[in-house]
Amino acid sequence: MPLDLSDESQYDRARLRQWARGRARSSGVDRRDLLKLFAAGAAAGSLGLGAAGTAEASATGAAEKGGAAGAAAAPTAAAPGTVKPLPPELFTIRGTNAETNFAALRDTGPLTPIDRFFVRNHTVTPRLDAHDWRLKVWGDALTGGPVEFSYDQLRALPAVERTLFIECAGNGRSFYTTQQGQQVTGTAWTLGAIGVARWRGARLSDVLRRAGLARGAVDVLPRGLDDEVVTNGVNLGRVRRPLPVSKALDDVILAYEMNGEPLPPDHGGPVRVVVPSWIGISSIKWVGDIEVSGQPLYTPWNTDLYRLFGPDQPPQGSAPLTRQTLKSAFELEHGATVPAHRTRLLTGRSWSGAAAVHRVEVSTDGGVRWQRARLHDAPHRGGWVRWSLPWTPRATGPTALLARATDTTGRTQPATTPHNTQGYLFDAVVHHQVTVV
Ligand SMILES: Nc1nc2c(c(=O)[nH]1)N[C@H]1C(S)=C(S)[C@@H](COP(=O)(O)O)O[C@H]1N2
Ligand SMILES: [Mo]
Repeated sequence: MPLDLSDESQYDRARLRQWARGRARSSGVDRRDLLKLFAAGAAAGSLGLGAAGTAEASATGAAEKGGAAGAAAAPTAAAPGTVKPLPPELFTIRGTNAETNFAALRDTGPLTPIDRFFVRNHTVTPRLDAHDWRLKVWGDALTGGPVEFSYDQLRALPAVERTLFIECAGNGRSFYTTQQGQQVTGTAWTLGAIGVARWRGARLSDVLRRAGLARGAVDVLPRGLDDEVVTNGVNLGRVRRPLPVSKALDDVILAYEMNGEPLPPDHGGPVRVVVPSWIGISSIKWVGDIEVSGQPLYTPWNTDLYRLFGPDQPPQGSAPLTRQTLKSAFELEHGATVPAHRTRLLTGRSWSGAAAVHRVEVSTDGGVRWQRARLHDAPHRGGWVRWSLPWTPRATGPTALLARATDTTGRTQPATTPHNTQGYLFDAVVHHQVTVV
């Protein structure tokens, strides 16, 4: 049966059919547990993955409220086990994760400097030596047996360089609650779970072709070398999430450099996957092996997690999330105090997973009047544009600053985002509260 694997919904339906016939494999998680993962979706989740928030857990979120079971099973302290320092001017700590403070980007260029790039770790940053590192490519959809690549072999392949964002699927999640009054589980990110870097690496397609990709390949499953993830007593194994072979062959990079430096430990060094425009979980850090399968693969990260769950979704959730959405952020502290009658330059950034952002409008009066902001970067897909607008506040008191982006598909950020229980893909215009004094 010909199947257009670039069509995500078709792809997912085919996967589910194969799963039902027992043909899909569960990749390291007991099949009964995975069936529970499927059943879990709309409710809290029988394994409590959504509630415990393995993917987006935070000390302030449901993980803490999970009670004895959650606490007993927690393999690591809810504090970031990063290598780089996380000073409070640059980051807000959220459990094992560190959110970039947008205000700290104000004087930076188009790239997020490594010292302020957000970190999303399920456990802790492993320290790996590039010289011992190997990438093992294996699976039933290779024409031969497993193939290994050393770091030097990977670097000897033709290199590509691209400026791309990596953004967590839960970026902006806290606004479901603070702006829309809705309950969601997971890390309460504001807008700083995104960074843009210049990634240099080998094409995943080159690696797969060299390894001998068979015609029947369906899924490609990169897996991290960081610790296994244990939540509520269930060992989910190492972080891994399948990519359809169509995406794997299209534009995915095995990156060994970030902003011209060897990939730092916290961002997946020595080698990570970078999946342009897709949600952050796709971009597996510390990649150690890649399974190439002739059957659809399921892991917790494309079943109970990273789908939309809610009343408007099927019980097993939406199709697995892929492309990021549209957002804008001011380079200003939340709740900032600004002096009246003095002109200041409001600055910020906007980005979209679907296409280049080519228009940004800003309102300084809570959304009544809008003005076009000046763009400082050439719009390009997979990255962001910096923008600015001078503002001379007149009236004192609280007000809200709003920024609203439009991308070249014609999509504009909406006023609200439809609710989903795990708070993914927030794209509504954020009301950035400030006080004029
Ligand atoms: N091996 C591994 N890969 C991973 C993760 C992880 O915990 N382990 N976190 C994922 C998630 S949820 C996100 S949003 C991005 C974050 O990348 P960064 O920490 O470099 O910003 O990495 C992804 N890749
Ligand atoms: Mo993420």
